[in-house]
Amino acid sequence: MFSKVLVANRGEIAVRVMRACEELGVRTVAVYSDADKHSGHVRYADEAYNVGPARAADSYLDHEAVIEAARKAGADAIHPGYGFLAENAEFARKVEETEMVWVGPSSDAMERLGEKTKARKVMNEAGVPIVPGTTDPVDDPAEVHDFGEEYGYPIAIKAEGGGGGRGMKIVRDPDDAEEKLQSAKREGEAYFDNPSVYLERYLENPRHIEVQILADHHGNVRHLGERDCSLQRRHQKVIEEGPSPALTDELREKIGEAARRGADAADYYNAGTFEFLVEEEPRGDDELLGPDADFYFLEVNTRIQVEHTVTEEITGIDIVKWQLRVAADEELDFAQEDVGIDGHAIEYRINAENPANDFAPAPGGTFETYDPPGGIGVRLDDAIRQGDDLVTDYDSMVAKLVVHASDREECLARSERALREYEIEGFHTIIPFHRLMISDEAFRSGTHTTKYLDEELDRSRIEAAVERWGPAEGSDADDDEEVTEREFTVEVNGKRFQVSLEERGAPAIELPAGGGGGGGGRSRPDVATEDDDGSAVTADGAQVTAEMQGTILSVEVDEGDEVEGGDVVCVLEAMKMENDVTTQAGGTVTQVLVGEGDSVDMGDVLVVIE
Ligand code: MV4
Repeated sequence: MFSKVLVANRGEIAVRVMRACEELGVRTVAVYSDADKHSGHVRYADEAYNVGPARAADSYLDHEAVIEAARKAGADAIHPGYGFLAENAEFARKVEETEMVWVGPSSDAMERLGEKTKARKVMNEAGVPIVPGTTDPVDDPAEVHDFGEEYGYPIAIKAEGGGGGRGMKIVRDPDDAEEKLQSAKREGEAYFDNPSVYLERYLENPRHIEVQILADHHGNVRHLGERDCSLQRRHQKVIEEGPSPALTDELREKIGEAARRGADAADYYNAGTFEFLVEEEPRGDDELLGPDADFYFLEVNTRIQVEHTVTEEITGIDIVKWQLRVAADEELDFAQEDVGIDGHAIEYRINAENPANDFAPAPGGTFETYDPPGGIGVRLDDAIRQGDDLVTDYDSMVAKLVVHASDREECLARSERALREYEIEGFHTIIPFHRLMISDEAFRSGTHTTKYLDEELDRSRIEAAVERWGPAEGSDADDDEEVTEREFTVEVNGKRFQVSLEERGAPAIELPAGGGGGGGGRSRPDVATEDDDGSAVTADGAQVTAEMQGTILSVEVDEGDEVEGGDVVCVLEAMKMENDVTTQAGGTVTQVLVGEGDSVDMGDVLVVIE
């Protein structure tokens, strides 16, 4: 095993990789940009090196700066995480040419699979079904027309260097072929430095299934089952789960074995993901896609993926640890038959975005409250703690909530509980959107496809979810009038009440020292008891208090009742005597804070009248 690994990444995935290192007894090295000086991955690492300014191109993507940091630290391997340099074959080759080890597939395999027509050829020859289309680049609109004649429309024109939905154009009509071809080539050139494009039959409403692969340097390839990533928004995954709610075991096995053959044929090692499209077919509510369903290879992601956690939860296999082990030439110590699927797992990406505003990323903010869920079946991958500033220079994902349970139904119930527990204050997150999905028919039944979010889900439902579960109104920074909202917890007769005070205009309430966010460590809500002078209960209005310690025998009023001075509001037993508790003046009962049988102390507020 290595003695020191540099993690060329940031945030939760950098911490995830370092955690695996810790468990293997490997020392950890972080790199960070100027924007990440105080970030969680830097705190976690044994040592850390600044690799440049906030702009990724000048820091996390700077090959020389990263390799230089690894040299300085004396690291013997570099783990790229996902994103940034993870799928950059040129960088992988540079690392291979040093004395250090690249924790990933060979740069040759990365290149082979990164170029889509090459990958399609390899898969086709290995008997892995590819989407009907070309395995050579296409340059002439006439070729698009010929393809349309043979296979029909629509046709997808895809960039050779593409992936993740960029550089894909759909031709629905022969007359559009020329224009779409040119625009796909332009996008390919702009995004991937490669204007080459190829053709595929376009599947209208597929499911997106991906198979996790682990392979070692000794020819062993295992698949770890599939994940269903059909819930996407503009090609961005938001919820991933495993196993897929739509497949029979036979189809699952067929796709898994296809991925194994493909990895073998591509001389692939380390972790990787084989993406497939599975053609949806009309089916009843509890009908699954069986072994006769058509599935097609799309592409290979030659890295650890964000959603690898789903597979870890249902297989019990630590994929990141195995990445490190196979990179150190160790052999996989389990057979394919040893890989079992235990229950169900769902991952929720916790993004700092406002779902009601077209998922616009939060412009900035502070984790004023950060209180993630826990308990049975709940895994939280993050790199933040309360008081941290939100770093907005990279992506908007701040954490991943991964919920595991014995089956999908229990997993959904547990998810609902965990998402309800999750408290983040300081900016919008997509937690309200997740809570909507948990209650959504299409998602619950597992019949949603890749089109669901972009084309089918009603936006007003998202807005309503944010209204209901999003940050409290009045705390919006864009509100002109200054609104100070203070939440108090008051304890009356041993029962806790949440009281919210809203003050408009200039803030007049002094914030107690140590309260609120911004100060680093965790803060508790300010607990005011009736002893604090009771002012936390209500701003104005008359309070009827207990004049002695005793037990409430009965309550004679309800909230909303009109009372006159001298009316009995409750009967208090004290020292074996029944005492009528009466009002001083009339008004409307706005709060009844006690019930029959409660014991009260002298001075406790019983009823509030305004
Ligand atoms: C397709 C397709 C339908 N037919 N290819 C988009 C991302 C990229 N990895 C491949 N993508 C697609 N390729 C053919 N021939 C539909 C998609 C697609 C999609 C795929 C996976 C997950 C979400 C998607 C959303 C829209 C389109």
